[in-house]
Amino acid sequence: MAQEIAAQPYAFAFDPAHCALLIIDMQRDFLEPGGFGAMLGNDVSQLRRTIEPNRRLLAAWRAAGLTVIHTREGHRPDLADLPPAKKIRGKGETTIGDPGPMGRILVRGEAGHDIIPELYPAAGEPVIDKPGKGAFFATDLSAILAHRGIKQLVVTGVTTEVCVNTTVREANDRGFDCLVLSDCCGSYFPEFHEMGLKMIKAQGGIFGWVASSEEVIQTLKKEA
Ligand code: C5J
Repeated sequence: MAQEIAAQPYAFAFDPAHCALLIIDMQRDFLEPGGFGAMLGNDVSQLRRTIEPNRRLLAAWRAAGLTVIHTREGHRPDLADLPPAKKIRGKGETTIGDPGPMGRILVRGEAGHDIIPELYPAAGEPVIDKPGKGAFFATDLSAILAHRGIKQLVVTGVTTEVCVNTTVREANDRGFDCLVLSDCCGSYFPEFHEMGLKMIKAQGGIFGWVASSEEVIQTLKKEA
């Protein structure tokens, strides 16, 4: 049975049995003060404010017994899946695959690539390792969602304007309804966060809906 969640641009018809929580790239290298993002001079507090709302949402989602999927951006240790253009983009001194503060940067198996302990995946929750910004590109996400009969996604994570936006656009083109939670997404640049959310809900919800996590948590409590 669908339940209405107060959202913008209009109420989201939440169908828990066919909805997955998709948590994008809550990785140590992006969020922790000693990580790669911080090393580049980014203000990680802009991302860290999303940890507590995500933690509360995840607890409620797990308590309701619904599907949770996590993603991590990163590459094979041999970097065979790293496009040369991505390796050199930005002309940084330290780039993907180089030694960083928490192991090799955005390389699978390294400490910085892993998900922060506060939101660590539980046994049985799929973790999608993605080489791109979007979670559908070169991954098995589509197959996993299809096998579980998922038609809707509640999307959280970082960063709002890059991997969250790219994934929501990919999902929208594949026919999924996406509800993006404003307090559970973040960007190093607050103005990009704001605009990233506006772009999703503009023009009657051109890519999806936006709500706060509290709206979802209250709906899950009503379901219980
Ligand atoms: C993500 C990035 N996860 N900003 N990556 O958004 O490069």
